[in-house]
Amino acid sequence: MPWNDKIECMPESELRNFQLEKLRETVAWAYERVPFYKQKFDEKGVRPDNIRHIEDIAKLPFTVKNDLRDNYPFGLCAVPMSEVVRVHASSGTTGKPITGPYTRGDMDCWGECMARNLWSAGIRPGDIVQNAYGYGLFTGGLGFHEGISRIGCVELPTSSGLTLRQVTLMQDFKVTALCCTPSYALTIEEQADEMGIDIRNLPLRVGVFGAEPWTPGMRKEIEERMGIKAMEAYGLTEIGGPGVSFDCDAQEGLHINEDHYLAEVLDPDTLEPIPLGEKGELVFTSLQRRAMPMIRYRTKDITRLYRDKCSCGRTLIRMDKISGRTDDMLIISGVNVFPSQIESLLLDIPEVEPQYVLVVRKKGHLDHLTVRVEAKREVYDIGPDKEAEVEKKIQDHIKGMLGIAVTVRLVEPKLIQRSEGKAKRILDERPKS
Ligand code: DLL
Repeated sequence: MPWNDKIECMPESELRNFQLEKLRETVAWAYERVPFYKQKFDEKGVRPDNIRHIEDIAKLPFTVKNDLRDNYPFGLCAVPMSEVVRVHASSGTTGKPITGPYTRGDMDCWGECMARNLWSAGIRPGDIVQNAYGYGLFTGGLGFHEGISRIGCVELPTSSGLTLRQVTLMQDFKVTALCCTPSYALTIEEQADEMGIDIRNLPLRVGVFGAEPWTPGMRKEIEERMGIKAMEAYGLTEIGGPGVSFDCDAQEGLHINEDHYLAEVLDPDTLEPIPLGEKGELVFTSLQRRAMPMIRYRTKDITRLYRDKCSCGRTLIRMDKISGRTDDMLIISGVNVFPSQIESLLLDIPEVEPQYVLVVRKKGHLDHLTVRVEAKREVYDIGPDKEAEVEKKIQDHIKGMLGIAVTVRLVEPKLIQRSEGKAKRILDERPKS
C-alpha cells in the first residue's frame, strides 16, 4: 500500500484535472509575483488565463539554469522573506550557486513527497535509518530528513563523510536502511570490508540512493555487495530537491509525484514535445511550490516517460532511470556517448572494480576518451601481461558495443578517489573555448 494511495493511485483523468487546477494557480502566482516571469510571459504574449488545458503548457516560456543564476539569490522568489523558512543551494561546478527557498507549506509538501519515496522503499516506523546524504545547503540530507521524520522512523543523521564512523554506527545501532549517493554506498561497503565487516551480515535491508547517475548494473553491484535492496530517489535543487520521483517494488522506472511536478519530455534541439516512450530532455513545472514556482524548467536530464500500468498499483507517470545529461554527452569519433554507457560496459568486466574516471582530451579536431578504471588486486598479482590483456579486453568490449576506439588504462586498487557524495566521473582536459 502506498503512503498516500488517494494521490498515488488516483485515476489518470482525476489527476489531470487536479494538475490543471494547480497549473493555473501556479502560473497566476508566478505571473503576479515574479517580475522575471511577468516579463517572459508578456514577451511570449501569454497570460495566465490563456491556460485552459494541460496542453496549453506549451504556450509558456522555459526557465533555464542561467535564469536562476542571473536572478541570484532571491530574484525568482514569489513571497516576502518573512514567509521563507528555509533556503537550500546547489554549489554547481561553475558560476554562482542556485538557490532554493521554501515556505512552511513548501516544506510540508517536501516532507510528503519524501515520505512517499521512503515508504515505497519499504521503510516503516521502527526502521533505523542512517541518513548519509550531506546535511547543509545540499538538499539531500535535510530533504531525506523531512521524509524520515514524516514516516516516524528512527533517524541517524550522520551526514556524509567520516566513513569509518559510518560503518561503526551502522553495526552498533543495527541500522536497517541507508540513504546516500550510490557511489558513497560503495565507499561505505569498501570501508566495512577493510574493517573485516561484511555488510551482508548486518541488519541493513534497504538503501535509497540518488543525486547522481547510476546504471542498472551499478544497482546490481551494490545490491550484491551489501546484500540489500537498492531503491532510488531523483530530484534537483531548482524544483525542490529530492522527492520528485522514486521507484517502487517493480523497479521499472521512477514514479513522478505528479500532483507536485508536471513533467514533459522535449527534443533538446527543437524544444518540441516527444511522444511518450521516447527519450528526450526532462522539463518540469512545479504545481504547488509557493516560494519559488518553476515554469518549464529544463533539467538537461535525459529520460523517457511512460504511463503503462505499474504492477505496484500506482498510477503516477513513470520516468526511466536518467541515462545522461545533455551537457555530459561526449562525441567520440563522431558517436554520441554518455558516461552511463561506459559504466554499464565496465560493470560487465569481472577483473575491475566499479571505480572509474573518464578523461576527455582533444586529439587534433576530435575528442579522445581515456577510461581509467581500477583493477582488482588479483590482476596486479598476476603481472603486466594480465594488465595488458584486461585493458585490451575492455577496449574491445567498448569498440564492439559502442563502435568507438578508446584508450583503457588500469589503475591500481584504491587509487581512484573515493566519493563521499556525488562522484566525479568525468575529467575534462579539453582546452576551454
Ligand atoms: O541531487 C537532489 C537529490 C538529493 C536527489 C538526494 C536525490 C537524492 P542537485 O544537487 O541539484 O539535487 O542535483 C540535481 O542531479 O538534475 C540530475 O542530473 C542528478 N540526479 C539527481 N538524482 C538522480 C538520479 C540533488 N536518481 C541533478 N539519477 C539532477 C541520476 C540524478 N541523476
